[in-house]
Amino acid sequence: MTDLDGLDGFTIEVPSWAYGNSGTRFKVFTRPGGPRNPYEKLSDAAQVNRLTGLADRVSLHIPWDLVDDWSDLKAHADKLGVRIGAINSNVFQDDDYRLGSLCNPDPAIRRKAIDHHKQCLDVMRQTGSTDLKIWLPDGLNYAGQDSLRGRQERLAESLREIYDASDDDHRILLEYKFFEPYFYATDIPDWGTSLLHCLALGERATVVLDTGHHAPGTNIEFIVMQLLRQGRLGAFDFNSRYYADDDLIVGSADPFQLFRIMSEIVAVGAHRPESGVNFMLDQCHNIEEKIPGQIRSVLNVEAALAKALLVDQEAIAAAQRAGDVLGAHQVLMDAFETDVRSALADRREARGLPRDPVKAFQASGYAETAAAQRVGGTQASWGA
Ligand code: LRH
Ligand code: MN
Repeated sequence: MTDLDGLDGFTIEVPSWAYGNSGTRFKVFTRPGGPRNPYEKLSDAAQVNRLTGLADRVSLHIPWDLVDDWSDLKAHADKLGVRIGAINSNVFQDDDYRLGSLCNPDPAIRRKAIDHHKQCLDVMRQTGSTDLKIWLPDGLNYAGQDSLRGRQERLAESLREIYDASDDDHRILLEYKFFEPYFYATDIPDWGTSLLHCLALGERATVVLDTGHHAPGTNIEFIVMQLLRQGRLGAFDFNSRYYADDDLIVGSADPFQLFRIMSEIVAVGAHRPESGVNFMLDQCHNIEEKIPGQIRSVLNVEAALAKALLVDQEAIAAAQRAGDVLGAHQVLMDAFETDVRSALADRREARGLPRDPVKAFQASGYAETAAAQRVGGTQASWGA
């Protein structure tokens, strides 16, 4: 029995869109061997699980990952040793949604957006997915452009219809974001607004916390603690950022923040599979290799969790009770500053996995084979 046994059963869901081309409004860079369809995205994602044993689920995005035969794609996933995870709706790439989707003043547009979510529920029934993840771009650019209250009423009504159309084993994961693509107001800007809508909907509605969706300086681990207290933390979209929704490798910009978040998780055992918290990545690898980038990401989350598992809970509780400010802080810092890399490499080796998964991937020749085989067709690109 070691402290790292708490890692047993911990898994991370990777996003299909991280394997396709992505970029900024300035440039989307392409590279040889990029996936051209959901089958090739799943094959690439499965490399992360093969080499880390941590990522046995892949989130899909609709319509980016639409296929003719879902049972065939599911069979492909099974063969690769992965499962199709959360299904993401997409109401952020259609001219009709210029003034909003579920919040749009026009009932016909709201109808279209609601029907898209019902289509996603049907996809879930065919893929065996249980999580419908909803992120809405909906917002305003100018004060007075629309009624802030009116949009909330429409949102509540639209979400109610989607929730009531979902099955008893389905969860609604409602994501918030403080700005972008609109700049004056966002209809689900913060955890409180998402939580209020989830509480109004019912038990199966929970909040998604995307680590890139907060105003600079936000204490994200406080939000994690509060959502866990409410039993409404459904999932994370992990990534890193310096300024806005940069979608960089989780833990690359602020590993201490990731550790603090995982410490709030470990404090209540929410890292355990039975907690129902879906630990997902939501990233874009604009300039770096995508599969090594994903491997690096899941290892960063695992390392942050391993350090959080090393926090001496009794010592920190005693110091906190005693008002020992520096003592309590030191207990946390001792865990954070513990180098867990060789212990995690030993743990991988003991499970028949490579000590250094990134090196193992680069030595596997998978990328070269993909570049040689994937000739012709159109590479999958963020947005297409
Ligand atoms: C929105 C978001 C959302 C996804 C998209 C790929 O910024 O975080 O989770 O739909 O990225
Ligand atoms: Mn997200």
